[in-house]
Amino acid sequence: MNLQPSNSPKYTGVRGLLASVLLLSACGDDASANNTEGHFSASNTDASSSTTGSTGPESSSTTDETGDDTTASTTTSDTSTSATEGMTDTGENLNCGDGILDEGEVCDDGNTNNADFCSEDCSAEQRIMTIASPRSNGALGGVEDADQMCAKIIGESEKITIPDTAFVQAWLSDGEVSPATRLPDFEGHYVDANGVVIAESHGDLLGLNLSNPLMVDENGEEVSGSVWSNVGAGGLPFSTEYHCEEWTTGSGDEMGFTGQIGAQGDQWTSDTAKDCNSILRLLCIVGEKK
Ligand SMILES: [Ca+2]
Ligand SMILES: [Ca+2]
Repeated sequence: MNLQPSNSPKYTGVRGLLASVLLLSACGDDASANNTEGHFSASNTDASSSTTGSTGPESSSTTDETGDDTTASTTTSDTSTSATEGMTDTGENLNCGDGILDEGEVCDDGNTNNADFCSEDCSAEQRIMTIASPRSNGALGGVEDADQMCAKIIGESEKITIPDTAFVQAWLSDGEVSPATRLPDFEGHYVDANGVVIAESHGDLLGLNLSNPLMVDENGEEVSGSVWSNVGAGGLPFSTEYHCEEWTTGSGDEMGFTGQIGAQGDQWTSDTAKDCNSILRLLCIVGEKK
C-alpha cells in the first residue's frame, strides 16, 4: 500500500508539518478523526520517514554535503518567509500585539484586546462609545460641558483608559451643534467598553446603523433607561426645539429629545422628548486625536 508516492519528495520537513497542522486545525474534529484512522497521518508519517529513510542510507556518501545543505536552506527559507509576512495560511496575524506597526497592520497597540483604540487583529483603529452611568437632568451646562461630564465619568472608569491624545465628546445636539458638525471623520470602528463593535464605521454611526445595540456603561455594565441626545439621522440635530434650552435647564416646563438604551432602529438616539427634569444618562465617545 503506497499512499503518497507522488507528493512525498516535496511534502516533507517544516512545510509538510506546518501544512498538516494547519489543515488539521482548520478542519476540526472531522479531520482529527480521519487523522487517527490514517488518511492524513499516514501521508505525513510516511513522508517524513521516507525522507530520512531514503536520503539517509541510500546517499550516505553525499548526505553530509548535499543532504544537510538542502535541509538547511529549505528550513531557512521557510522560516524567513513566515517571519516576514507574519501571517498564517488562515490569515491570522502573528505579529499583532507586539507593539510594532508591521506591514499589513493598520495599528498595533501592543495587545490583542478589542476594548481599546486598536482592534484585536490590528486591522482597524477604533473609538469607544459608551453610556455614561451617572445621571443628570437636562441642565448639562451646554454641549461642551456635557463633553467634560463625559470625560470625568469615563476618567473614573477602570475599564477605559483615556490617552493624553484623546478627545471626549458627548453624543448630543443643542439644535445647532451636533455630531455631524463636530465629531471628526474617522476610518475605523466604534466599540463599547467591552470591545463589542457598535458601529462598523463612522458613516454607519452617523447613519444610526448600529451593528450591535449599545447597552453598557463605562464600566462595561449593562444599563437601561434613556439618554439625553437630540441627535438624528446623519448625526444632525433631531429637533431644533427639544434640547432643554441648549442643555441649560432642568425645568419640567421644557423638554429634551432622548434615545432609548438598547433600542433597535433609530430609537437608540431619537426616541421621544422628555421633561428636562428627568434624570437621564449621556452617550459619550472617546477617540484619539489625529
Ligand atoms: Ca505588530
Ligand atoms: Ca487593542
